[in-house]
Amino acid sequence: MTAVEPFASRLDFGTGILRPSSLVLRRNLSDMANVYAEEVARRKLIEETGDTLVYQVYVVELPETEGHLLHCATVIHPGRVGHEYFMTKGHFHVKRDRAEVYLGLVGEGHLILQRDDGTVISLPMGPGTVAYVPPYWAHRTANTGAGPFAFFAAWPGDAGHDYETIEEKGFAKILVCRDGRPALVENPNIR
Ligand code: S6P
Ligand code: ZN
Repeated sequence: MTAVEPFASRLDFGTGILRPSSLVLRRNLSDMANVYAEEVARRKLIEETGDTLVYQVYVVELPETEGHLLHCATVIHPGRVGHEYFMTKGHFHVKRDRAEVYLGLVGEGHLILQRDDGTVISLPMGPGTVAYVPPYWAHRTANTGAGPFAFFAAWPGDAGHDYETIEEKGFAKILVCRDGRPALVENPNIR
C-alpha cells in the first residue's frame, strides 16, 4: 500500500467547503448532457441563463487503492432542469461491493439510490443526516432546497467510479418538483 503521512483538512459546516483540497471538480450544465430526463430543457437553460455551475466537489487526493479511505465534500447549487432538481451525475462503484457514507452539512437534498435490479429509493438529507450507501447501489444526490446543499462523503480507496452504466441507462426513477415538493417518479426515458 502507498504510505501517506497523517494529515488533517478543515470542513466548513456552513458552506461545505473543504480545504485544503488538491482538486476542485466543477460540473456545469454543459457537463451534464443526457443526465436529466428533459435534455431539451437543459439546452434551453444554457441558451437562456448561461452555463450555470450545478455542483462542485472538494477532493482530498489520496491513493485510490485498497486500505485508504477517500473523502470529499460536494456542494450542489439550487435549481432545476425542467421539473428535475439539480443533481450529481451519479455512479456505481466499479467494485460493486464497496459501500459509502454521507454526512449532510447544510441545505436540503435527497440521496437517490438504485440497485442492479432497477429498484430506486430516495432518502431526504439535511444537516446532520448520516446516510449509508450499501454495496451494489448506484447513487446520486439532488438539491431540493432554495439554497446550496452540501454533504461530506467517505468511501474505500479501491471502489472506483463507473459513470458509464448510469450515462447509458439513467436511473429508473427521477426526483422532480411536483406541487412544490420532491416526488420520485418513473423516468419517462427509461430505455
Ligand atoms: C464518491 C461519492 C461523491 C460523489 C460526488 C459527485 O464516491 O459518491 O463524492 O463523487 O458527490 O457525484 P458524481 O456522481 O458526479 O461523482
Ligand atoms: Zn460513490
